[in-house]
Amino acid sequence: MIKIYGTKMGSAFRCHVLMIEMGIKYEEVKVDFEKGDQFKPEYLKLNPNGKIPCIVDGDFVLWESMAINKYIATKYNSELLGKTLEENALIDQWSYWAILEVQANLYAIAFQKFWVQEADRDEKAIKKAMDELPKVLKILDNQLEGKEYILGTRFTLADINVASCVMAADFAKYDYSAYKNVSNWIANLNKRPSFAQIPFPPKK
Ligand SMILES: N[C@@H](CCC(=O)N[C@@H](CS)C(=O)NCC(=O)O)C(=O)O
Repeated sequence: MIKIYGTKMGSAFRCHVLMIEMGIKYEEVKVDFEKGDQFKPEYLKLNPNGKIPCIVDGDFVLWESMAINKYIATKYNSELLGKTLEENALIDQWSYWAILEVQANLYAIAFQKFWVQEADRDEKAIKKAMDELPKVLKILDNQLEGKEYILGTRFTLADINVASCVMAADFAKYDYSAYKNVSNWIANLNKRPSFAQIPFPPKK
């Protein structure tokens, strides 16, 4: 049985949503940040980054949430993958884009505003992220115009991966309601049993 290290929070959220969506039984292993479990030698052997998520599937170990989701979906030949080479490439495109362009900017804001002491706060980093986000959210909003899902009428892995990045807005207290297509799409995804089972941001 696959083990997911990391509870249903942060970057592990999208892996749990995928497992639930696909109906795969798995084991959730808590990595307790308060106890510093992520930096303990036994965990660093699995993920030298000291971050969650990480999966163990028999002898195989994998970290990076987007790679984990692609592996799981491919291993179980999920309907959530693309039907063609091009659709799969688009799923990758949107997933990598979302983690780099959407999530990274939201995390930068959350980190500077809520985790860094005021004296050490980097206002330039906040401004840079605040300047970037409208551009990238507009790109997503345009993609969703007249569509139910990122690739059109079919719910795919792209929706799980990209939505989980947009939902990091919660940590940053960033309001994206002006992007109507994005907010309607997130509201619809939240009605799915998989997303509904793990309200975002999830509790530890
Ligand atoms: N790019 C990585 C990001 C992983 C990551 O940043 N995980 C955070 C939680 S969202 C973490 O484990 N942080 C622990 C720490 O910084 O001590 C992925 O998507 O898997």
